[in-house]
Amino acid sequence: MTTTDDRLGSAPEPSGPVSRIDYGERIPNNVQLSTDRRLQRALEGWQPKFLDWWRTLGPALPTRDVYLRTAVAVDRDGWAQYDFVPMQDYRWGIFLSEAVPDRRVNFGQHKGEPAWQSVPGEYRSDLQRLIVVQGDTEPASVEQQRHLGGTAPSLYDLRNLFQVNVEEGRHLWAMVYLLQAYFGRDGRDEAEELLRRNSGDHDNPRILGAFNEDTTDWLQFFMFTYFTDRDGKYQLGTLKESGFDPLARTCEFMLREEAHHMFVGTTGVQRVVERTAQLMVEHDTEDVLPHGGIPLAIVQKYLNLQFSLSLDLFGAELSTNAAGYFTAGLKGRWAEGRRKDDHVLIGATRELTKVVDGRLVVETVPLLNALNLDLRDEYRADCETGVKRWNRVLSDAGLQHRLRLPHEGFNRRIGVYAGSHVGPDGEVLDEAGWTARVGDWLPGPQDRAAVASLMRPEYEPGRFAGWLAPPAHGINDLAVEFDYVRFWRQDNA
Ligand code: BYC
Ligand code: FE
Ligand code: FE
Repeated sequence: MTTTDDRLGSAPEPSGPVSRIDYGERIPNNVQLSTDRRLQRALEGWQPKFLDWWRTLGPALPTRDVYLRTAVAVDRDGWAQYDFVPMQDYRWGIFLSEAVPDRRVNFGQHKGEPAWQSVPGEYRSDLQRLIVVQGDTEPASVEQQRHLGGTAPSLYDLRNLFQVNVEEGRHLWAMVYLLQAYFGRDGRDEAEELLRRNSGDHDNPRILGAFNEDTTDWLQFFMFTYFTDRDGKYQLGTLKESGFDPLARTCEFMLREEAHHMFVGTTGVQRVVERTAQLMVEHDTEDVLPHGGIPLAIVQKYLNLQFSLSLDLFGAELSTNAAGYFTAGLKGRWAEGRRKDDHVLIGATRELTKVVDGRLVVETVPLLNALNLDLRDEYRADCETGVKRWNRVLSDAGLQHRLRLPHEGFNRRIGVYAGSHVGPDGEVLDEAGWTARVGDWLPGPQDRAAVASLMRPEYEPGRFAGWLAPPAHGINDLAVEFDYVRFWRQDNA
């Protein structure tokens, strides 16, 4: 499988028999849906609404069929099968990782108790909220990416976009299954709402900030899949630890699909940087735009934007919600099982940086209240790995320029930095100072117009737009030149 992400895969090997997915059903699943008529009817009632949503707000570019992977079993090797599928016929379904026999809650006040197979009454609304927030992001991203197909730089990239889109659609199914199976009437109502809120909708927006922003172009898309899908990896990683076993198993399987989304981002940005570096060397200039490349300064601005938007997705640094979720056993830490502490955290502390009187100060806070920050630190460290990789391209080309992650306080709207202005180097600025510099740090209309001027579709097999390098390998060991997406053509019957 094409993954570069070796930090995934911390999940235990499934120990039970590996269940095949039943594709004879209207809704493919490995949860024995046919034995629960009520649930089956509820989900079959939701299915046409989902398909309607996909048709109106899913990928706008008409295609005949796309070389996609579909899950066939949930074990480590057998879960991905590749074939041409008309996208609207993709078999969205419900797949949970294998149950771990005798699984226990492994953190918080219920540590050591058997994991829950149904929702504990006292945690019902918190759990429902976590599932709704997670579920809301999945269709939001499809909506954000709806128009990108029209400017795809190659069939290979177009196929990757669609793969990501169908899987985000499946992630919505995953959360809707939990809502309908375990949360009764409220759950069914929330499942409807997940299709009713829309990204960027003035009256009915998606829940989290980053999911209402425009994905304006392919550079933004690559940054999104690098930084924002990676937030997904970390949030799912904490929900995979949940004491509510069906949620844990669902998230574990979603994580496996998520690796490809981040691969698209890592390699996408890398290919942009490769092409830019090449043009910089060839023409001995930073201004590669006239030569059809994206200047590094613009790449850095897009990076700054998507990284800071993604940091906001972790919520406030100090969060009693997060403390409550942890203590209740609903949402753990990243790699909870590998942490060498008591997994209860009463009395534990950590450091937190914030702005006081125009300066950054460090204070000590209870760790339990700073779990969003704990997760964000793990995330940031992971984000650095891709930046290193991109910088290696620059150094290999003999260039001095480097990309970097901005300071954690840069451009923040949620948490301790909201209301202050912090530059990429951690310099605290007043309003005037920020306004004077922000155009150097975040993409403005000119930068977006420059990138937009390069976004022309390239649908010939094996051809790539001039602003990025071709990938090193094709999908599933096929050639880079393979026709990964096929269109309806009026001229050949
Ligand atoms: N925007 O205590 P606080 C993915 C609200 S990405 C707007 O600081 P808490 C994907 C918050 O709701 C992963 N509002 O934080 C990627 C709360 O409101 P109430 C998505 C925000 O509760 C790419 C208040 O502020 N998954 O899968 O710990 C493509 C105070 O909250 C924001 C999840 O997020 C924000 N950024 O919330 C496709 C996992 N941040 O209650 C998919 C589930 C905070 O006062 N969600 N607020 O009305 C959670 O674990 C948590 O709810 C949060 C942090 C991470 C959102
Ligand atoms: Fe997802
Ligand atoms: Fe994703």
